Amino acid sequence: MAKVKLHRCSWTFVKLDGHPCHKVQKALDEQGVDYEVVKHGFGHKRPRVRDLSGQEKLPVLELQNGEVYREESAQMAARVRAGGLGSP
Ligand SMILES: N[C@@H](CCC(=O)N[C@@H](CS)C(=O)NCC(=O)O)C(=O)O
Repeated sequence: MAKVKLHRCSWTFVKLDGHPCHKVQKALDEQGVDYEVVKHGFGHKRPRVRDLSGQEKLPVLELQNGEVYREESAQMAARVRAGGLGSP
């Protein structure tokens, strides 16, 4: 089965809790979710992200059931921590 994909910005060196992409990646790590990272450039023109999710902000999660999931990163992290990403 395909892994969860975390689409995130390329600023992986920013490990601050307030950073949206890091926030969600940290929650995935804490929960032991098996995922792969797909990096995107930092900026407002992200055609691949738009094609995938209908908007250009990151992070975006692609779940194993095909769901493309984007909300505010705090809500995304909360769903990850609640075990709400579906079956492993
Ligand atoms: N409030 C949003 C902010 C998301 C956000 O700004 N993400 C950054 C990447 S960490 C981004 O996509 N920046 C580029 C942009 O704003 O176009 C959230 O917490 O999800």
